[in-house]
Amino acid sequence: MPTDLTPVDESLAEALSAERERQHETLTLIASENHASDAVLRAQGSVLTNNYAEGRPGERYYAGCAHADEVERLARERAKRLFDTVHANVQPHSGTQANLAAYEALLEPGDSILSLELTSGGHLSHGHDATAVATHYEVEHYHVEPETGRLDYEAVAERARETNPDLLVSGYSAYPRRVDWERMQAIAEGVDAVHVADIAHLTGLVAADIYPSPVGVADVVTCSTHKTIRSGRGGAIMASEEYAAAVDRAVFPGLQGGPLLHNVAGKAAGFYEALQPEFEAYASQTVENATALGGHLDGRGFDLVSGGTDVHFVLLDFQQSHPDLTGQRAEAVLEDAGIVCNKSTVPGDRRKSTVTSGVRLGTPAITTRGFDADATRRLADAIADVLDAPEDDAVRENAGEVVDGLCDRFPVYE
Ligand code: DSN
Repeated sequence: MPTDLTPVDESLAEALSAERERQHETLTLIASENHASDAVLRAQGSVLTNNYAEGRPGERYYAGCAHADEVERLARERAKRLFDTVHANVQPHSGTQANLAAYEALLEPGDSILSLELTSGGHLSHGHDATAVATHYEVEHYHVEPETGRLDYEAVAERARETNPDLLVSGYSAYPRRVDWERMQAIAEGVDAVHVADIAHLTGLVAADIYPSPVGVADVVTCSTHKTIRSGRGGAIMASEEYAAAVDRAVFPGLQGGPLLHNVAGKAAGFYEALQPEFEAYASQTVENATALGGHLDGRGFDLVSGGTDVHFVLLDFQQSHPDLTGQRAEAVLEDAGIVCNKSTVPGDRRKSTVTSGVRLGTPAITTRGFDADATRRLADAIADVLDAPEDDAVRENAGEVVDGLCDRFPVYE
């Protein structure tokens, strides 16, 4: 099978090759990105992109699905082992699709959702005004405490009593601390709401057992499969027996047509890797690197939302320490030095979401490259140098040299 596109499509081959080079020559600190293994890339680039397989293994609407069935069964069984769940659906095309399917399974149109607001660390698909979630459901939000950057569970419970939601969402995109899933479940039960925990960011940490699991606590757990768990691209849903059939119906035919079986194969490949003993070491190192990154940046005078991290990223808040610096500018100058991250709103942010007062710096991808805490601290110094002098070209150039050295020492794909 040809793997090099050059003879058939030079323009596309060039773009892909340039992207491969960009990934090698820069350091990805986007907390939701990672570098998939060769096995995952092969599975995703396989002949399964040709298949249609609406339905579920053994119950398809098309002939010719015997091998597709086997692939989906492998992904599903591996997900069940990883997350210790009775039921997993591995068909959602993304984490957002998984959340929409959870709402579709558990709610009627017009029902109400209570979720963490975006600037506090929530996700668009938890009901931001600009999304279809807000068109179909009544959405209210809770917030983190502006002073601590942490959830105050009493305040969340109070907000739940005030708003009386049908569904409570926990699990977040930019919340660097542990979530007390039991407490969130008790808050949901206290107002007769169902509870969806979205572990899109935490999937790998939960699978490796280094972060508490909401599976078996929340009614439905949604996740994405390509972030900390480094599997094929997409989403998955774990549900109790009670909600399994409703979740399956919501995914197909409720929201999706045929599953993207090549991605399901990528999920199976990545889940297999996550079941190996080495994966726990990878996940622990990812968190250790985030802790080292945060500790070092704190020492260099940067404020971290919540004062630190329990997960795979830190959130820098410039509001006090660097009041003239925006997240937008920080993202741009860091990229100039070969450090790729994303701007992020932070608690109490007065700037718009396209500008922001912070950045989110994640360690899953650099840890896949082999970074340890020392290398991460070296990178932290380069980041601090650039952000302390964002308009200084010479500083940026020096930081770029540090990045080049680290990229060569820790290659992505040999
Ligand atoms: N875009 C992902 C993130 O960066 O958190 C979530 O969809």
